[in-house]
Amino acid sequence: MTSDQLGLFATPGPTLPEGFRYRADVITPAEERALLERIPTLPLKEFEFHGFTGKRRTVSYGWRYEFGEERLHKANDIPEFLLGARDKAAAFAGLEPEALQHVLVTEYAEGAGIGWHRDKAVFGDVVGISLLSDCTFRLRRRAGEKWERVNLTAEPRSAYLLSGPSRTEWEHSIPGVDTLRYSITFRNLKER
Ligand SMILES: O=C(O)CCC(=O)C(=O)O
Repeated sequence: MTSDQLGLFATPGPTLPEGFRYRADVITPAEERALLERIPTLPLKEFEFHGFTGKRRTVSYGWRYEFGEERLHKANDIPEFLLGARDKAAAFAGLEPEALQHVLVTEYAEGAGIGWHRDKAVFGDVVGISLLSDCTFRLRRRAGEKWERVNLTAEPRSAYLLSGPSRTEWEHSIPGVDTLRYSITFRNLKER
């Protein structure tokens, strides 16, 4: 993706939040196809938050964040078929693959999105790989009475990194997607 496609430098626009990185084509079309053959067979469950279910479905590996209890639980091991994507995500982010101990696979049916949030503080960096279709990835941060905002398109097979201020000061969200999208987000854990 060029800076023009990001819409960042037209008449001078915002720059990417510090600690945020984006790269297109982090995985190949063949790798994407292989992931998409396996992911729909995973035990994806409607995301539940304090008794409300969302339109997206998720499954966690390595660790699972229990929103009701606000803590992590050990989850099933990361399936072998996700380890190649984890290697790519780690290389992109400059991390050791083994450091990315938590994996969340998310399915966004048409119209499903995710509201404004910062990831839970038990997690450190977040590396997300997008599959199958585009989404608008939105970031915002309070700037006095206003919000500072940056939007970009996360393309299939791309990766983004949330670290530093983009992780701790900025919120992110994805508006309802036009067509089925999957993401694989990898997280390391903060020292406990
Ligand atoms: O689907 C994505 O890329 C974003 C996922 C996300 O924001 C989250 O799981 O907290």
